[in-house]
This record gives sequence, C-alpha cells and structure tokens, in this order.
Amino acid sequence: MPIAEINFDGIIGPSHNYSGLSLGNIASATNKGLVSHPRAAALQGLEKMRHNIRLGLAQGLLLPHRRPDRAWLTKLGTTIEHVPASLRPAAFSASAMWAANAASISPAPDTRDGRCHLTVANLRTMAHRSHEWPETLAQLRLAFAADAFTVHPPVPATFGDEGAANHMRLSASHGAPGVEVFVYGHRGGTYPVRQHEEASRAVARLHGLDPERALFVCQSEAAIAAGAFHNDVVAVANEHVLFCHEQAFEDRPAFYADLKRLLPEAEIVEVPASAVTLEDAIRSYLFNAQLVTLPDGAGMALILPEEARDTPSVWRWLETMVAGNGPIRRLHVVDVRQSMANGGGPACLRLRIVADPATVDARFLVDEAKLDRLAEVIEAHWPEAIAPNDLLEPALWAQLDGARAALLQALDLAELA
Ligand code: SUG
Repeated sequence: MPIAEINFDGIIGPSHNYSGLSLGNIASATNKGLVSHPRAAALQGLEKMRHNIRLGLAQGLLLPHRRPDRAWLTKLGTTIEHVPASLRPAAFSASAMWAANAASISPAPDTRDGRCHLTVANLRTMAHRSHEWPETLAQLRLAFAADAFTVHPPVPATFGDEGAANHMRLSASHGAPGVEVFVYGHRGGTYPVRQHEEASRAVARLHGLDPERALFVCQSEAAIAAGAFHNDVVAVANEHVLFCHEQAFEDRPAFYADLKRLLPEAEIVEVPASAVTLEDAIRSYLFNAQLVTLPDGAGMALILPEEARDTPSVWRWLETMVAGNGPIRRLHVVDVRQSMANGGGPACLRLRIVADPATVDARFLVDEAKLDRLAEVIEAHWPEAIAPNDLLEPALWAQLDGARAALLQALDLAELA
C-alpha cells in the first residue's frame, strides 16, 4: 500500500478531569474544578475517529496512560495514599489523550536514511505532562517497531519540546519530499513558552532532515499571550496548504517568502485579524481543525469542533471561504466538547503520521468494528463523572486500574501492562 496520512487519536482516558493545570491554556484555567464526564469524553473521541474513517481516512489509536502514575509518585518520594494535594491532580491527568503532543514526526521522503523518524516529546513545561514520555515511548516503540521507522527518546529536558503541535509539514503530496516547519516560542507575555528553539533544532538533526528544507519559525508573542500555547491553536498545514491566522508568526513575511521559495506550489490561506480576532480564533479552535485531503480527488476538508460553528465571526469566515475557489472545499463539524473544555480540539487529539499502514503494528490501527468493541469497554469501565474530590477515593483508583486492564485485553496489548 502506498504512503498515506494516518491519524493516531489518543483514546480519552478514564481519569479525564478538569484540574486547571495548564497555565496559558485558557480553557483549562476557565474550567478548573468542573465535574468531568470521562465516559462521554471517550465516546466523543471514538465518534470523531468513526467520522474520519467514514470519510475514507486511515485511522489509528494511542492508549491512555496508567493513572494514577504511581511510578512517578515513587520518584517524587510519595505514594498515592500520601500524595500532597499540590501534586495529586498531576498524577491523575489524562493529558496523554492529546496525541499531537506525543512526538514530532518526519516521514520517510524527508529523511536522509529514508525511514520515518519519530521523536517523543519531553513535555517538560507542565508537571502533569512531564511524565507522559516513558509510556509514549513504550507505545511508539511497539506500534512502529518495523524497519521503516526510527523512534527516538525525548531530547534533554533542558529544552522544552511539545511534539507535532509545533511542527508542520508542507509538500506537493504526502509521498513527495516536504518542507518541515518547526515553530518555537521566544516570549509569551505572562504565559510560559513551551517549545524551545534548541529542542526543535535538535529534532531536525536527529531526524536527518536536509537543512535546506527545514524552517525554524518563531511563534508570535501576541498569539502565546492570547492563549495559543501551541502553534496548532493558530495554524495547520496539509500537503501544499497552510491555513493560519494573520498573527500566528512573529515575522510572517519572512516565513511566507521562505516557504514559497522552497515549495512554489504552497498556498497560504490566511485569516485576517479584521475578520476573526485572535481571541475568537482561540475560543473557537478554528485552526485546531484537522485539515485533510479527501480521497477520490474531492479536495481538502476541515474537521472542526462545534465551537467553531458556535462562534459567529468564525463560521461566517468559513462559509465565505468554502463558497469561493480556494483549496479547502468542505467543512465537517465534530463534537469533542469534553476535550475542548481542557483546551484540546480535533487536531490536538491526533498524531499524524505519513507512512505505509502495512508497516504499522495492526493493533494500533482501527476500523469501525474495533471502535464498536472499544465503545463497549468504555461504557462498562469508564467513570460516568469525576469531581475534584473523587481523586481522593480508593474506589476510583481501583476503577481506573480495572479500565486499563479491560482496554489492554480488548486491544490484545498485554505487553503494555
Ligand atoms: O497541554 N490541556 C492540554 C491541551 C493540549 C492541547 N494540545 C494541542 N494543542 N496540540 C495542555 O495544555 C489541561 C489539563 C487540566 O487542566 O486538567 C491540559 O493539559
């Protein structure tokens, strides 16, 4: 089978909760302390996958991580029974669901050795995400064990790396050599910068990219300060199309000129601030859409969160766009409200890998029948609701352990136990 885009969605874990852990992520801060609905959340995630399978797209999955993370607490000199309140939510976070932060990917056509390279993100800036990488590494080493891939451990934690959420690839087609764009931050107003330039440059070297075809672009301070804690909150790319907000990058004329020089067929669909403010873009997650190429020459489509349709300036702009003659032809809306309430839209939930699906461990690929089986596991084992104080309850810890065991069994992935 030829090289294709495969989206690996993170299954939303049974400990999904709203703890307000991410400074600079406005939804996370706003919804701190609300009651979450892990079962509904995970089912929303499955329905997004089903939606995309029905569009004819290849679909994979990544698993929720073991929560509470007792091994991490051991390293911090404590246990789940004695953990201080300041650390407890971080030990329970289901944040591995946002698979766009799992790793950075350079597909085979871009690399010196002709392999697809993956570097696991260290996610060092946020405590609750800094302990994702060991299990992400274990899963990726299993899923991408074939010779077609090289899976790298994270770059040293001195330099923050948040994976594919700060990386875009543009190419004439998925199988053609691409231009890889690494977006880092220098300043974020009062908010932290999560992607460090040195981490991005290290990933490009590790992947064996042609230095002439890798661009390093600074995210605008205004975007980070307005709540775009990752570049994928203000920009997304697919094949030859870059879809972005006017204020996404610090020096956009230089970036656009470099891109056009390296990929003359690049089309930049820029949304002006006069039509959609940064605030509306961030509130609606307009750019956290999945921009996909539809099979059978039907052009490109945006898979958007419902919040984009609910935001008048955004929906007006989108309807005008698809009525015109641009490369993005269709709009699809999905309900991922439980994830959105923590600042994770459709694109956050997926890690995009361009590869031959036949080279991936089939246990990490999904079809509708597998989604049906997963829905049964989720219905039976995921908590209906989690309120902040529930994290103190041993009955919840036991339910989380049971949910994980049932999922691993359903996916035949006992190696991860
Ligand atoms: O890292 N939210 C995640 C959202 C990640 C979105 N991913 C991309 N943009 N690709 C984050 O800020 C909130 C968890 C909490 O507050 O309980 C959280 O981690």
